Amino acid sequence: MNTCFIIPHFEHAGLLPGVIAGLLPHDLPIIVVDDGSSSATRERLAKLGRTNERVSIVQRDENGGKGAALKSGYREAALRGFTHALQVDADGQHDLGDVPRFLEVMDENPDAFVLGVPSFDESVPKSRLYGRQISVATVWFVTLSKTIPDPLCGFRGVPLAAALRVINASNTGDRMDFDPEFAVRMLWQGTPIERVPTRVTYDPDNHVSHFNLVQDNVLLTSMYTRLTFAMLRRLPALLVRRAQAAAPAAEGRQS
Ligand SMILES: Nc1nc2c(ncn2[C@@H]2O[C@H](COP(=O)(O)OP(=O)(O)OP(=O)(O)O)[C@@H](O)[C@H]2O)c(=O)[nH]1
Ligand SMILES: [Mg+2]
Repeated sequence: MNTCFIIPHFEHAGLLPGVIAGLLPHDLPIIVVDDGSSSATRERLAKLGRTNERVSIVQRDENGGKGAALKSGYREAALRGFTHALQVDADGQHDLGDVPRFLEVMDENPDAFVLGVPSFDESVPKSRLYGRQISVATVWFVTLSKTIPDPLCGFRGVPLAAALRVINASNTGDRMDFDPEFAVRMLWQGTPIERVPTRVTYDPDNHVSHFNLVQDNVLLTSMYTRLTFAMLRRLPALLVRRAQAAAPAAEGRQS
């Protein structure tokens, strides 16, 4: 197993150094995919790359969205010979104290996609919480299961070969719609899912969000509509898989 960190980044240069400082003690390579930030930000990133030999910057010329940045990151990491990536947001919202737990679960389950299951404190904006509940319910519906407890959390351990199969086989979204769609498609393709509970914070003094409530919610809604139609097409296969998963449990109860 050869693991790196991937950080999708867009105009979070004030918060990114803190995230990098939190990851460096794990002594793993850190790939920052900058998604077409301004030239001033690029200079700050380039300096971070020059001063930390563990950090490399993949520069996208134009802004394409978080999903576009992650797809570039997964491809680049696989090209560099990594088998797994632990994905962390650049805005400092993820609790890096949980990195060892993620790495442990990834190590014990090398085939699995390891999803962060976020818990929030009262700092979370209500609008984001409600939107999240709709996302969760839709994903449970399209997967006919509760295997993905939260599809939006960007703190996740990614097995890269399985990830490349998903992004090469389907036209996944390029923006904030990517993380949830990718999680559903990983499950649909049969990648095992593991979960790690983790705290996510919205520091009111430092939180810089690029989530656009209108534009990104429209994107999410249209992505969930596409997934619903795709789910209906694969309904027979999903029902068979559900029955197969239930059968051993029922046999175990009988014997
Ligand atoms: N929004 C956005 N984020 C990008 C883009 N490219 C990369 N990112 C990164 O994607 C991650 C998530 O972005 P955030 O703006 O925090 O979005 P979010 O976490 O869904 O929204 P909040 O819950 O409000 O923080 C961060 O690491 C960004 O730097 C882009 O084009 N747009
Ligand atoms: Mg964020």
